[in-house]
Amino acid sequence: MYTQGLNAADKAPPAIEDAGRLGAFQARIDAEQKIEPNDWMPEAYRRTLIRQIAQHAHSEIVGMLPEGNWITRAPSLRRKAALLAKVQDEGGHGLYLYAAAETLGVARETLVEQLLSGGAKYSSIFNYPTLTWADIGAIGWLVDGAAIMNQIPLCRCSYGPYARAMIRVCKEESFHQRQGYEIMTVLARGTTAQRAMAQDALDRWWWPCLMMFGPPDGESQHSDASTRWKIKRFSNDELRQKFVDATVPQGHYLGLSFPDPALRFDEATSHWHYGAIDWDEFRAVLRGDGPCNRDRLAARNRAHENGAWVREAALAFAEKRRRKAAA
Ligand code: FAQ
Repeated sequence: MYTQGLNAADKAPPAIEDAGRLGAFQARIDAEQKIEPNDWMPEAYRRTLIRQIAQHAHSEIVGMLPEGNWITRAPSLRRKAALLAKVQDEGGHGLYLYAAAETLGVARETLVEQLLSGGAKYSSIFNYPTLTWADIGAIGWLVDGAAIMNQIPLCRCSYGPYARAMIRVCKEESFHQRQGYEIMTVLARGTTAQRAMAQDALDRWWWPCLMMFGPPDGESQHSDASTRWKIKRFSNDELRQKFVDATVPQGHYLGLSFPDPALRFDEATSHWHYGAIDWDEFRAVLRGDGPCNRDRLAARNRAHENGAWVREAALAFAEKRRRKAAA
């Protein structure tokens, strides 16, 4: 069995750093200045960013798999074209994010190797299966919806390359969210069977989507430092609540119900109150014991092996071009 996480070297304590430099660095962050790749930064800041950006990149890449599974089974040519473009966008997001991580001094090959060996984390949500076409609607509406809620504040992250990558990613995610909601709208207004499919997808994806925002604030190990460094602008629970508040009315508009008997609008706080999240399930998925962890990793490894000839051909071509230029 594998567990998701960083390797031991990445978890080693940072070297002692000069207090003056640390103070000047924090002052820049507090003044909302962007930190750029060649600027001095504390080792712990660098490691936190590599950890988060790499996990984010891996999520985009593994996130292609549940939807990729439906490209050949999309119900029409129009749906197929849109889904194909969406999955390609996700591959692109993964590439920008690996490039952003590389500016922090880590090799892309190292990150890819950590993913393929099962040593890296990626979002828990992608370890759930896509059983019907309605799941493609639910992923766009809910998973992309949750991703946007989390990523809009990352456009203001203190690290320049990550913040800039997020601006484009968010524009594309927002289109994905709309196309997912449109799929749900068509199903919700369709036949009894289509409506049941939409409801079943919401029932299965709702709770895992709430887990995407990470552990509750009291158990979030990285939040304090990431907030101080303005990598995180909102806590896990704050973003989760924003997502619930935005999404529940959208579901009700479709005539769907949420699989949470405790869900109710609280007039006093103007928020939707939701029931207890099953954190044991979240921890199991992070340990590698979710419904699809092994399948996802096996599929990603197969895809990497099948792509070996493309990487070799690209390297051979680059070498040929280099020789030509030298001659
Ligand atoms: N799944 O101390 P915290 C997408 C880990 S992109 C797995 O609170 P932090 C696009 C966390 O890493 C979705 N692991 O951590 C798309 C840490 O473990 P570590 C991905 C999780 O970093 C849509 C430990 O638990 N988005 O969906 C999860 O301050 C449709 C303790 O947690 C991003 O990555 C989880 N859900 O806050 C693609 C956004 N939650 O490293 C295809 C950027 C927590 O100590 C189709 N990331 N963990 O071993 C973030 O904003 C943050 O990293 C959080 C976690 C909020 C995810």
